[in-house]
Amino acid sequence: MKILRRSLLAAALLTPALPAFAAPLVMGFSQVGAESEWRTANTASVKAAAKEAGITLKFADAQQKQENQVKAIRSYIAQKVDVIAFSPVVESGWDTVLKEAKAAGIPVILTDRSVKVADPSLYATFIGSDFVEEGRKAGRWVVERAAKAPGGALNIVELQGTVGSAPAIDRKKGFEEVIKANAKLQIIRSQSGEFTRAKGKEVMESFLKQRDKKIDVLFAHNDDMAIGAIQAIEEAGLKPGQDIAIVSIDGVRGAFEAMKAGKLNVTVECNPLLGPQLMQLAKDIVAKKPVDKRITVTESVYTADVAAKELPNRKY
Ligand code: GYE
Repeated sequence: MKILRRSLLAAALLTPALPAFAAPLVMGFSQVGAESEWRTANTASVKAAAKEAGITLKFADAQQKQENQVKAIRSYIAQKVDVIAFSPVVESGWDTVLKEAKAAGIPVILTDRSVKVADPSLYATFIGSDFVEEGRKAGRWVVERAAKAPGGALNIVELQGTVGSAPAIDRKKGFEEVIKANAKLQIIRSQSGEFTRAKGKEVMESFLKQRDKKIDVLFAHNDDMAIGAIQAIEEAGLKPGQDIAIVSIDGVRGAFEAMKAGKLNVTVECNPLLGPQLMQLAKDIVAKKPVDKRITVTESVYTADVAAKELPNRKY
């Protein structure tokens, strides 16, 4: 009996800690909200990937409010999670809470949207799309359309995303950078539709009511606002996709359906399926492996003529 006990003890001392006994990694994730089809797909991807990777996920929906995100991050710090990931609703105002995470020794991963902070060591890495490039892609499509359209000016209206958010700031910047080279192209009105269908519709209604100038093109910072605007355009007795050309961003299923129906002209892809890469990054960072500070996503542009063929292949 004694011998058996002794040999068991020796075996326990000699065996290195088995991974099976290691506690699962805990991630605190603060999501922007549930404002769009893109966001729904992103949330589903994060949750499924955490499960797949054996990571315990604490998830909070901030309902598009920065103060809710700050609260969630503070509670993750208090709970001593292994890693914090979040998609910041707006770009600025994060220095204080990120310093608190750093002081607690908890690494932070930015997903989807980035932040403007004085000290870049306040986060480990940022994984997300290049929003400026997405805006440029939308702009290039409008420039090509203008080249084919005979005659004078093309009046553009713009539905911006959430005020102060990285995708709204960057998409506007990229789009303007490209169209400013063509004097025919003018943005005549620009307002936030908060990335939602309801607000996109409401703002488009108000654009259509101002009858001083004809609207030729709508640039919407996401598909949901474009889909809301399509409704407003139809209710005003106009044909979306024809009377008003529409370009938007994301490439969600609803956009492909609208393109198939001839109501949306083009969507610039923005991939929300970031979950698997995020989980791998979390594991690497916690294991102290070096990771790139910026990880981008490869994306395409889809026009209405390929919508029917592409629709069955869409994953979101
Ligand atoms: O384009 C929009 C969502 O941050 C890339 O947020 C994301 C944007 C996306 O609400 O639909």
